Amino acid sequence: MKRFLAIALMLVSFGFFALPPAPAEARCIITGTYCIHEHRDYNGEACVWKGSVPNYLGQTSLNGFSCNDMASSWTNNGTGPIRCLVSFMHANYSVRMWEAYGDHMKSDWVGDEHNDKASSHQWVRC
Ligand SMILES: [Ca+2]
Repeated sequence: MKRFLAIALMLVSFGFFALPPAPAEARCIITGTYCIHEHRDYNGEACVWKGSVPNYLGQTSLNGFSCNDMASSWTNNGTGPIRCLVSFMHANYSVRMWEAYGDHMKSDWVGDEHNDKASSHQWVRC
C-alpha cells in the first residue's frame, strides 16, 4: 500500500492526473462579445471581439490573439437589438459566410467550405 501511494504521489507530481485544460468555449462567455475558435467544437485558441471588425489581419482581439483565416467554430454572446452578426470571408465585410441570429448563436463547426477563411464580421440589427 505504501508503495502504491508513493507511486501515485510521484505520478501526481508529474502531472499525470492533472485535469485537461478547459475548452476555449469557457473563455467565451463575456456578454456582448463574439468569439471565433481555432478548431472545431470551440477548441484551440479563441479570439474574443467586441464590436464589428473590418479586418482581422493585424488586429489583436480582446484576449490577445489574432485570428485571420483561422475560424472553425464560433460563439455569439451579443445582446440588445444589435446582437445578430454576419461573418465574411474577406476584409471589409466582403463575401458573406455565416450569420448569427435567433436560436443560431453558436456553431461547433463552420463546414469545409468556410473553414479557416473568416476575415471580418459585422454586428447587425436583428
Ligand atoms: Ca479570409
